Amino acid sequence: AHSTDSVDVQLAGQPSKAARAGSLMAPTQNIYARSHVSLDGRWSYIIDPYENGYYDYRHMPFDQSDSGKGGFYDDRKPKDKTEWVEYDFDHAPTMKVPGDWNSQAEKLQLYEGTVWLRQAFQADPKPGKHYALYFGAVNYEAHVYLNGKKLGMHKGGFTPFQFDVTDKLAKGRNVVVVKADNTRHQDEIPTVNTDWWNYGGITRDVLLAELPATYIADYKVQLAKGDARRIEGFIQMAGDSKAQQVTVSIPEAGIRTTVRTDANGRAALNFPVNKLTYWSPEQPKLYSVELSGGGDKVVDRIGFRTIETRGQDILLNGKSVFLRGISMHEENPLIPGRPRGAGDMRMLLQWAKEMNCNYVRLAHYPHSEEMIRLADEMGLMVWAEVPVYWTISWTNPDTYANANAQLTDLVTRDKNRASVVVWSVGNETPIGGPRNTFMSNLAKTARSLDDTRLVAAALEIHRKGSDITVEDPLADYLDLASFNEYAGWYWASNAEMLNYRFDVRYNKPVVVTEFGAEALGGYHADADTRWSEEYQDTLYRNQFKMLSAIPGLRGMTPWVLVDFRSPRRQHPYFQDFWNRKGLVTDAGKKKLAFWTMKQFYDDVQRKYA
Ligand code: GCB
Repeated sequence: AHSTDSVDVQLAGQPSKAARAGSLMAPTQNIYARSHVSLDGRWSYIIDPYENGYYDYRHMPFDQSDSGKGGFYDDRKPKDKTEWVEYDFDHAPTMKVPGDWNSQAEKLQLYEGTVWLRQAFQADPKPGKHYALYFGAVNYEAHVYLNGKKLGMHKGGFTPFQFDVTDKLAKGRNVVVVKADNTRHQDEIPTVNTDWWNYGGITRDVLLAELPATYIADYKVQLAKGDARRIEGFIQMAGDSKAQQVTVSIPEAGIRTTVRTDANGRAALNFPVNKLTYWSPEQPKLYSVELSGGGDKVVDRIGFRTIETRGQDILLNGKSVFLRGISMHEENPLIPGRPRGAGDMRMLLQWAKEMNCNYVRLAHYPHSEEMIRLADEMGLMVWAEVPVYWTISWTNPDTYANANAQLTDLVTRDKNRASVVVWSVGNETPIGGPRNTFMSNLAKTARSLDDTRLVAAALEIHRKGSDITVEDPLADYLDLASFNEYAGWYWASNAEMLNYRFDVRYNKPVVVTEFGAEALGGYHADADTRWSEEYQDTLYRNQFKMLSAIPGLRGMTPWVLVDFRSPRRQHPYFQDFWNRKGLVTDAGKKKLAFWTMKQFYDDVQRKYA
């Protein structure tokens, strides 16, 4: 009976069945608020460049053989001294989960390929309960095994996935083994070429959640599109008896309403609200929202706000705002590597707050759910993006299905977060027929899943003489005229850049998604000397002059908050595998341009007050 649950939830706007083979099921909304044990900690690992633990010597996958046995997921030990076994998790090194592998062992710093990770845990499954094994993210392809049996496979390095393990958990000791493979491929999302480190491994939390026989699988509780006086959304029940009476209450706002889910477990939400304190960066008010029904109860913290455009204005709760933003990667430069917890993420967002930002562009892939929840709490609007970056295989239908699934998973996960104001369907993709179709279809997906937020992409610019224009057929599907431009760095220099002018002809808010310059922290010279803090600082000042001349300018997210690691950045002295466009160094020190940026935002804030 349990196996059909996931199918029902898929019908409710989830990725295709094919993308969720095995016992994969749609991730439970707000899993952290459910009864769970964390499987984070130190996991044993085996580096397997030849995928010895996956294929036999004829290169046939063990897990597709008749017995399904023979792979490292068996976690075998010799029965006695006569038996042959050539691997041993118990004597293998360990690494921290969550955590990328590159920054945890020198051997793994530049490694791309397969690593096996194993964790043992105790369980005491109770009859009548559902159990779900949840992964916040594994980069990139994950094959997951529980007690020697395959649960399934998932692709995509930045979105959560979950298995139904209700009938598979043992009482007592259980062993979970993950084959994580971060090999890059042309037809995947992202593709082979990116300007960021391909951190491999189990980079986010692993949880074992216990859910009641009938449970709240998903919900959306948000203000209706452009209507500050009505809440719209849905409830999705799953499990044994899906037709239920469900109550939604927001005690602090005096709201309590009851709906009945249909045979598929679905009910629409649509009710009026009167007095709410709206979420904003100045006052990031979150309400405790309680949903209960069918013997289940879940509590979330949700903010309510409207976001819309009118002509060239961006209206937050009906009031014109300027997006005082910064682009950022999900990377802690100090460890270095992917953040290993909320503290690391708070550090990054706090730097943005110190710069007087009210907005962050979480480039170029879905950041952790925790990051978005912190943005909700700290009062930062968010641009959330999928890794449709540069030269994707535009004509491959599987590649499209993958991008569409990653976008769907992102919207599904973060749709209740007030901070998220923009869904971005990609970055700097080259104009062309198949690409236009691919990306406009993604924009339609984003809108069909969630019509309450803006849909955008980071477009490219064109230069004709000293005129810079943005002309992209994709813009017709987007709410913002948003683009990257590298005046003063990749073209022109500080001395020349002020000769250029922007001509943005769309009657949409202009949001500059990137500009920037590299500077090695502590390297001081004059404003014409590349790599110096002075060069970067002057470039920022010049940018402010250039961009302020655009009538519809309503925001920017310069590139980038912090220096980040990238294999493309080869200069042995200035870069050494770091992209130095950060306003903060890899040691956490603020560069000159950090303060110049803050000054600019202080001035803008006064104008929009
Ligand atoms: C870009 C990309 C970003 C790069 C940046 C750079 O346009 O969107 O991912 O890191 O330029 O530093 O070149």
